[in-house]
Amino acid sequence: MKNRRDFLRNTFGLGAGLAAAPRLFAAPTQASGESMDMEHMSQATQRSTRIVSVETPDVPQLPWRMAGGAKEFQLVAEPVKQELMPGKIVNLWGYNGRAPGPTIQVNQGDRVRIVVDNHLPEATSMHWHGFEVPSEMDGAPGSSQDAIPPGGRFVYEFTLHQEGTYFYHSHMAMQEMMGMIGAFIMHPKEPYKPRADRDFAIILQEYAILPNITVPNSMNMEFNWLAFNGKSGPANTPLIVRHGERVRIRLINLGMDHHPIHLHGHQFVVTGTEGGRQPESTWGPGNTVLVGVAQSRDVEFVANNPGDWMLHCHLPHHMMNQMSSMVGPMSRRRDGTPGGLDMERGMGMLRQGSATSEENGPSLGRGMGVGSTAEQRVSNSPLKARNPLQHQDMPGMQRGMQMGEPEGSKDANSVPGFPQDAFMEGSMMAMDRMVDKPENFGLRPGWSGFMAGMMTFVRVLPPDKYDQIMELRKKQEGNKPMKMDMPGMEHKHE
Ligand SMILES: [Cu+2]
Repeated sequence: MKNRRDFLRNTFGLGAGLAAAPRLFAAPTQASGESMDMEHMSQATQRSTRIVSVETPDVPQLPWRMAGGAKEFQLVAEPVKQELMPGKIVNLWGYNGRAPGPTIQVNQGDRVRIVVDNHLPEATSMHWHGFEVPSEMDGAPGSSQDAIPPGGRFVYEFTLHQEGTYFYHSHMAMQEMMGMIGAFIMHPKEPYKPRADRDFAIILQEYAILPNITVPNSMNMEFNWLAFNGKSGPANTPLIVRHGERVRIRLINLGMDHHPIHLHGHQFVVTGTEGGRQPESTWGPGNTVLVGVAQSRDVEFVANNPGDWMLHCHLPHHMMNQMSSMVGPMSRRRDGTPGGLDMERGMGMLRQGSATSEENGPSLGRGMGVGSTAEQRVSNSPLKARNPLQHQDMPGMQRGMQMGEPEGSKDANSVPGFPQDAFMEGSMMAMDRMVDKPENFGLRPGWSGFMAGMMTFVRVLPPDKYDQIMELRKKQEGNKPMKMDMPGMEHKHE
């Protein structure tokens, strides 16, 4: 980009996208198959009259059917197993088999009915965050309705006059921390100007899942698993865009932490909040947007810089997986270091005192595991020149884990502070093949060793590479049964 004028033209949308949107949101109709027909329409017509469907990488769309004059959706609140990354399967609570739950997309003005069934072992309630609906449909347990008992059902129905990036979530605080949220996109009657060629949504979540347990500790404030759409890097699916397209990314946060989300290689403008579209007069350039708890932020930019660009939370602890404080230095320090509390107390099962007491507070959740105590010094395990796991016959190797030489200097173990990360992020931890998928095709070998936590790519691709990945995606989808071919499903993958 040569100058500020170019910047304004590109970012504020006076520049045009190079390609027609690959997926269309069939705004005025609901017949399934409609979106296929529309793909044959001329690009010009598409661009002027159609709004692109929102893609939620790694999260399915929730299908609907017309019933009694409303778009009817079904959500089941239930315990789910979610694979954060290969081999890391955790027990969360979510909707329709996953956390976050499926994405709902409707049009401004729609009459919507959502049937919520509670398959949890306790009561729940569904809140429609930011919706201007009658109070008895607000989902606030106790005040606007009775909580939905286990095995119970509540039918929500309302007409939506708003537009923007909204979400649904359980209104039980601890259930929120177990994953119970989903995106709810309201497409505007009149397409936003400038029109986006690609539209993505990402839900930000964090969990404290201590070693040797699969259930988040919703009391713990030290989060060690950070996820975009229920996947931690490098397991999440990159956002694939064509060079020159105008891109919108909708970021949604409902957890215990705020997340400064940073995009490499581009400047963007914030065009919307959890309250809908912002007036253009408020847009100013940036590359990091703080998405606070209970907020959503829409950012838009023209993907004018080809490359594989990181999109990530910039809190350092949120760029890690299985983050356990001090485990690195603990395990390598020559003089030994306190091992932390034992497993039981580390998980917050207190025997005495409160969680925030002087004795317990600093150590909660930080234990090294079975057998370690706060009194015991932990011995060192010097960095080996060659990793013992480097055997081709290990199951991980067969699944594509690449254990290379550790990248430390010869005297690394004598340097105070080394290593800062328990796992030493780097090519040693690469697992390219383990997370292989069309969207990762062509990334630099070893890329996955540097992706963790709330981290993914926006891949701005020249047309030939873009087409190649779309071709691979099509092939892959041809090889497995369609997951989402239910009636009323208006979003089709290419
Ligand atoms: Cu963060």
